[in-house]
Amino acid sequence: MRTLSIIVSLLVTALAASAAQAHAFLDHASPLVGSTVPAAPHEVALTFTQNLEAAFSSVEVTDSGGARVDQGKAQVSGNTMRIGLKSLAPGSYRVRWRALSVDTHTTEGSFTFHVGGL
Ligand SMILES: [Cu+2]
Repeated sequence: MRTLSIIVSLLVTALAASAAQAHAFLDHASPLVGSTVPAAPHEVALTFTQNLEAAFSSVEVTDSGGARVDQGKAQVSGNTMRIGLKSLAPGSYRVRWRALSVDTHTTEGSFTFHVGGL
């Protein structure tokens, strides 16, 4: 009985650990997080550590004045979410994302990138 309870508690610990790792975190982005790109990108692509639920995942891109510069609707495929951009003038842009992963956990975050070779 004691052995069984030890095994059960080890299993619970293992499950908790794998659930924590299963959240959809941003693995990498294009343009790269914090980067300066010489030419205006046509889209932002975000790759996550886990597959996303398309209906509950979103991303928006704003300029330094807070105006939306994305094309509106993000496309989700597997662990990737992408959104088209209007033509961007040189400047700083913020990407805000929200992701619901297939394990039903929500994560969100934001980062900036810069356009222009100044
Ligand atoms: Cu999770």
